[in-house]
Amino acid sequence: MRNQSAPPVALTIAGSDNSAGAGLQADLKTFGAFGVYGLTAVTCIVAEVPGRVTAIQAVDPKIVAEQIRLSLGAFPVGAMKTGLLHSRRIVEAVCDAVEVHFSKTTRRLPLVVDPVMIATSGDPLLKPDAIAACKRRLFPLATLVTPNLDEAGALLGRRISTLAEARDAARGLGEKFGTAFLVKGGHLRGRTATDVLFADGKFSEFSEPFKKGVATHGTGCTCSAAITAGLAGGLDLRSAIVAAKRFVTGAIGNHFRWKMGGTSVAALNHFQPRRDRPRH
Ligand code: PXL
Repeated sequence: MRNQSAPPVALTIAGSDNSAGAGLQADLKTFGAFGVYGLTAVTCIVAEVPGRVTAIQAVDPKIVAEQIRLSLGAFPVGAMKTGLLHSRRIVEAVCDAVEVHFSKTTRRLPLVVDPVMIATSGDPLLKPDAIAACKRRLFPLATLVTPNLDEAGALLGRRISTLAEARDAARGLGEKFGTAFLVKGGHLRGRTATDVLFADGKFSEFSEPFKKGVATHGTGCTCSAAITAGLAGGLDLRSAIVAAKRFVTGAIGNHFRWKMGGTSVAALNHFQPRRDRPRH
């Protein structure tokens, strides 16, 4: 057993979601569920509830970079992830800070990039010139990039709606950016949600039963945070993805719902224990 007083550490570089189903709040809850101590570098503040984003305030890119620099300097970070980066200047500040850290270390810290572009509600979260900056500078630094079908389609400029297209997309993106890509098939039609990994020239597929019509706000953040937690704890990439996918399926399947008068609101259940742990 790992020493409980010195758990693995992971850093999330992400936006704040006040409704706490997505963003750095989802990341921290996920890290906690995996027994990983989470650090945060806040990139922007999103005012939203599931289904509706009303405002986004960017954090000064210098402050974003400083949060990363301090976190990586003071803690034994085992893996990190990026979530919503919002603007080109924030993407560049993050890349600058990460590159400085990489230049000082011999072992490259695993970096999971969740290319968050659009909220589940359909609201745009990432500015178009930020996408170009991600392609040019951020993806080449990543260990793994985790687009969903819409994001993979936006990156390639074509619609991706079948498993065969998801495989093509994972290979095309992986070869183009020289890193591993996990194209998440949560929106593929069918009874299983299949994610396609293209890494080191090889395909792997990961399937879990598809859960219909339930809370999905924050599943992308939760998935990439769970993979990051696994990597921080020393799992290899494929094992981290398997554990993450199980966790996300549990968080959806056991989602919370609160009723208030005529309306209701739902959220992912990040308290869901991992299947390899006793339930409580
Ligand atoms: O799920 C995408 C996402 C990521 N990060 C933040 C968000 C959202 C979605 O709404 O608010 C901060």
